[in-house]
Amino acid sequence: MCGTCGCGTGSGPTIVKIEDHGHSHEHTHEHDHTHEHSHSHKTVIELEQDILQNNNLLAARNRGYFDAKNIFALNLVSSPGSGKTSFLERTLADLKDQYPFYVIEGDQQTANDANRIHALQVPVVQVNTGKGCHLESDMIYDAVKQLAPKDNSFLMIENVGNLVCPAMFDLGESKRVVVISITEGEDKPIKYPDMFLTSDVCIINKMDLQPYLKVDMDKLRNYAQQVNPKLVFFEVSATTGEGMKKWYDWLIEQI
Ligand SMILES: Nc1nc2c(ncn2[C@@H]2O[C@H](COP(=O)(O)OP(=O)(O)OP(=O)(O)O)[C@@H](O)[C@H]2O)c(=O)[nH]1
Ligand SMILES: [Mg+2]
Repeated sequence: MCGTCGCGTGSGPTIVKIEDHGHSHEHTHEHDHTHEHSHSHKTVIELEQDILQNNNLLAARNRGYFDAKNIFALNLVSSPGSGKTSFLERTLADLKDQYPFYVIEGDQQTANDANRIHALQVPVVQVNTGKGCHLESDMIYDAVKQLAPKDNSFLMIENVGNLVCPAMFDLGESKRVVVISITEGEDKPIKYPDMFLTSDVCIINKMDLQPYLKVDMDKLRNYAQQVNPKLVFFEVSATTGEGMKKWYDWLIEQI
């Protein structure tokens, strides 16, 4: 058990580079989780601090590597099904011919998302976290080694669909992007504030469904701003492509 959020990254993630002709390289990274466990609160808090501290150390190393190579790394977070992969697919389809992109996909199981990205001929690595509910900086470190991204490129990291735990884990990203779809309800930013507090950008997705849902957009935005006044918003539909141009302008400005 990872101890910080109660999820089990203890058995180690599976990291697979998606390639043609079945030449997938599988690496299982074992964490050192053979600590003595006592059940006092003190031990739990110490373990929690330990995990976060180790994560932060390697995140800082990742960040140094990205800075040195001028790689702009994004950490895409959201609840399951908000449309992270769809949003990525649309972005890659529209920009991959002009800019080099690399993708790391995080999910508990399956290579479904990595296969969707691979179909666009963008280099991708799938990280399966098993019982783990978030990506950690050592997984990014290992995945980046396999991807070997070029200088002056974009690295898009899609985190495990979970609106809570990924907020605690710095991956060394340049910016964090939270995706919320309008089907989730206006109050999600105040119910799950950490994710919105730690993000730089808020993508409001599935705007094509607004005629059916009549979501109060002011309310949604106000709740998010209440948590984090610095959030930059983009209202988009990954399905129709509406609103994507403004997002591309922002993204290209970053590199
Ligand atoms: N109508 C509509 N549907 C969308 C949009 N974006 C995504 N979807 C649908 O929402 C569902 C989930 O999309 P995904 O892109 O797989 O979501 P995800 O956030 O990557 O999901 P996980 O990786 O499992 O967390 C799919 O059925 C998509 O077709 C959108 O802008 N409009
Ligand atoms: Mg996905």
